[in-house]
Amino acid sequence: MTIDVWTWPTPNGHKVHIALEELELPYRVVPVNIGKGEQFNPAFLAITPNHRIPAIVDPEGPGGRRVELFESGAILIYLAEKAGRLIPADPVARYTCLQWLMFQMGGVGPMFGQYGHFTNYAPEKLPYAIERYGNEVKRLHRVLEKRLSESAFLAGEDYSIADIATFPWLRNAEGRGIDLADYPAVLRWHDAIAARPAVQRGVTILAENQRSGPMSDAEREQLFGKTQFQAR
Ligand SMILES: N[C@@H](CCC(=O)N[C@@H](CS)C(=O)NCC(=O)O)C(=O)O
Repeated sequence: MTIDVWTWPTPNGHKVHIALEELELPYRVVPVNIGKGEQFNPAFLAITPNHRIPAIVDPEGPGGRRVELFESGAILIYLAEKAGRLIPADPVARYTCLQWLMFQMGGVGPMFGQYGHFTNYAPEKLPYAIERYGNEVKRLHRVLEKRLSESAFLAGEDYSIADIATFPWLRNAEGRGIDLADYPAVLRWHDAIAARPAVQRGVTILAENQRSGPMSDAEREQLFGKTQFQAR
């Protein structure tokens, strides 16, 4: 049975594309153009009350029951457990994996995202916000450097969903003013993951829609304007 992936080519979307490619699970891409406001379409809101990609629908989940899921971290756990790979079976190693997955979900993703917002999209340059999130981006890189100087991958010796969650946010580090050469263990880890064929396939999903250049007023309205706060 095919898993429907409601998605768009952003770091949170890429996590799920990469996991599906790594796990060789059959899937179908349902594009949700977030710059055009498709995240507010009723069919998507019926799956996720949070109107953010990614979300999945697996018609054949545990016990043959249908599963609808949003939040990329929950989706990664679900897919890894479904396939029985990319999450350690050993209970202690499993918690370490979940710990680094949560570190990405609660730290790397939101903090890098806010830094990107205040440096690229905010209508005013607010030095306090740029400095606060910029410092946090650098601190999180130092945490990753410490971990990866002691361990091949985030969860331990094996590649896991914790790496898959984090890698898409470390691609294009230069866009955040970060030179990965300053974080040699992170660079070693990044290059090993970037070389994986499944990762290379995952990041090409919907790549023709990847946004670049200045954001149009219409896109800005969908992503940061009143529309955002009318759906919920
Ligand atoms: N914590 C969520 C974050 C999802 C998220 O922020 N998705 C963004 C794209 S990366 C989105 O759909 N934005 C559309 C919007 O803000 O309306 C996850 O990890 O799934």
